[in-house]
Amino acid sequence: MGSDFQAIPIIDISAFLEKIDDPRMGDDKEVLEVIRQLDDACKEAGFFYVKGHGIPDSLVKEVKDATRKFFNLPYEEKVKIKMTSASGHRGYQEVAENITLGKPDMHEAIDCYSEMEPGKYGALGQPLEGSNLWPDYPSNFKVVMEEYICLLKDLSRKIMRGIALALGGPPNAFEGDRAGDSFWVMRLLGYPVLSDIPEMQRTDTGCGAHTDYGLLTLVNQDDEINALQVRNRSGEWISAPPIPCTFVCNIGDMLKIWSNGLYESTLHRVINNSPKYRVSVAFFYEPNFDAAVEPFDFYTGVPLDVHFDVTAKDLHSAVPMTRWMRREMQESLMLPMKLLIYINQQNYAAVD
Ligand SMILES: O=C(O)CCC(=O)C(=O)O
Repeated sequence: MGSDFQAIPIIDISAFLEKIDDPRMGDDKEVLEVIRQLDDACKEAGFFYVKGHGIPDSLVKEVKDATRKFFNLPYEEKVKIKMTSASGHRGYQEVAENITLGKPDMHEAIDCYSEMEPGKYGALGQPLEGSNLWPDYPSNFKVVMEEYICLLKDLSRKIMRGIALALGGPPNAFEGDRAGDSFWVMRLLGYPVLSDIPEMQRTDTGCGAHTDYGLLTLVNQDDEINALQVRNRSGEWISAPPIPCTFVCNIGDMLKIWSNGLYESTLHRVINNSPKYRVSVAFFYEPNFDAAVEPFDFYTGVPLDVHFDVTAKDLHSAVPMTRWMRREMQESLMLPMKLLIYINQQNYAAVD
């Protein structure tokens, strides 16, 4: 749907989390109010902040501190965990290696994925099989990140329960075959000060305009640096500044499809004009690797005009999995990926 929102709503989910395991949660007044706010936000902006989320602030900060320390290391240290096909495309990516809309992005990153055992998803999964690459320094890096991933997965599952209720489904609609074994992704991102990047390499964009391909993204932004922007229906870029003790969340393309077009996966971008190096940690809660790409049968209100006559050749994406799929698989894209690409194409067509 989408709207001309001028600000991103803030939703306090604490009352909802308190009742998360109560089978009668759907009758509770406070829970219903949180669900109403989630429903409005997913329809209108496709973005919202969550507060009262229960993740300790000390851990949220530790994750950003460890990320900053890693990106501060000399180049030779960082490339020790370089992203390669041997690690299933996990690991360190240099500034300008990530391409969005044909333009290099001014960020460096470590990409982590849910670890995949050999053979789990046959030939389709094979290129993403592997384990995450963790640096030796800072020495607590792996422990901190693994604890964070575990808590963010759980928080995402809980928020998806609220979204399931908002769509009129059972609270566990996004569990089991849909996202009970989420193929999650985490990107640890560092945006250098633009003047520190050689002029030859420099563009004006930290991360080009894109939508996310999955269900729900939770971003842990650096304090005080205003760089994330979200595009409303009229094409205005609305700021999503960091707000202490919150995550900024957004809906991905798969949720748009599963909600039959009711919920919006909204274009966003990062422009770091600050004189400070910016760190952010984006956690992407995704469907199961082999989930069906079809709307829920309990929500069929708004028909989504989808057709499948697209090819992979001339498409762009900022997200690692779709980027990789497009590069490596070309014509052998399976139907679900074609659907996601179609949605992305529609979104990119709208970018100025
Ligand atoms: O750095 C951010 O604030 C957002 C990053 C983002 O949009 C992405 O990685 O998809």
